[in-house]
Amino acid sequence: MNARDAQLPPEQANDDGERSCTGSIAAQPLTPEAHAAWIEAGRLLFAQECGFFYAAQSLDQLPPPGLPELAFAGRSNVGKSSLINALTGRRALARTSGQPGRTRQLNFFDLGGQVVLVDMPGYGYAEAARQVKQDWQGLMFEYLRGRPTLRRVMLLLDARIEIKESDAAVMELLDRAAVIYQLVLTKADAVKPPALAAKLAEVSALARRHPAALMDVLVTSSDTGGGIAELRAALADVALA
Ligand SMILES: Nc1nc2c(ncn2[C@@H]2O[C@H](COP(=O)(O)OP(=O)(O)OP(=O)(O)O)[C@@H](O)[C@H]2O)c(=O)[nH]1
Ligand SMILES: [Mg+2]
Repeated sequence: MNARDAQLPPEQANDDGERSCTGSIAAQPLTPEAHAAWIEAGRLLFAQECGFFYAAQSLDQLPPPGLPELAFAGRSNVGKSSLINALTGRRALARTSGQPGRTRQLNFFDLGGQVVLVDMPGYGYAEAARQVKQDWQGLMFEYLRGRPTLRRVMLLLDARIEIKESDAAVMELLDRAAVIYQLVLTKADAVKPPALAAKLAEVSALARRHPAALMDVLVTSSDTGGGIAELRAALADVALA
């Protein structure tokens, strides 16, 4: 079932009626064997060839809808492009930069002919000129709202930074469009464990308040590889469903 067809698709409902996905902290605990199989499915999906095939700067340039798409969204500089590189094990598949506003188009990457990863421009970049922001950030919002093949959004939040109004606005947009999304904390390596635990609790509570958000929040670091295997597995759940 497409995310747009129902408020809560079957994969999100566990016995307690909570929203969750397989193998995650909020779901029924998996046996060690089942967990290993879940991780392996993610590894196998991302061990395949991955290549850039399309860039769109406006809605009329989008590729024709085809394979299921998994999009990476978040504020400028949150680490979207770095996360795609970490997932695919490639250093420079997606271009990264210390300067916010590096990615200014929708970049499409084919993963094994099975699924498409979409690296998005960031939002909330205050320094950008108004017209530029309207162009590339407007495209991002239109894509999130109306793409029929968009199966899941990974909404990235920087573990070091407080949640901003722009993050809340994107969550509301996805709730309204009934696009299922998963919150992913990035740059976990840059935060001490107690602060990371507090952040995870805060963001998990936020997820529970948003109807289209999965309950589980993933904690990742593209620098150390922490959480990357679990994120691959969560994405394989969607890609192989
Ligand atoms: N410490 C740390 N830094 C990271 C991590 N991931 C990304 N970064 C850094 O964060 C900066 C931004 O990374 P990008 O991947 O370009 O971020 P983006 O979200 O694609 O940014 P835009 O395309 O500008 O929206 C770069 O300097 C990265 O090296 C991480 O896991 N840990
Ligand atoms: Mg980028």
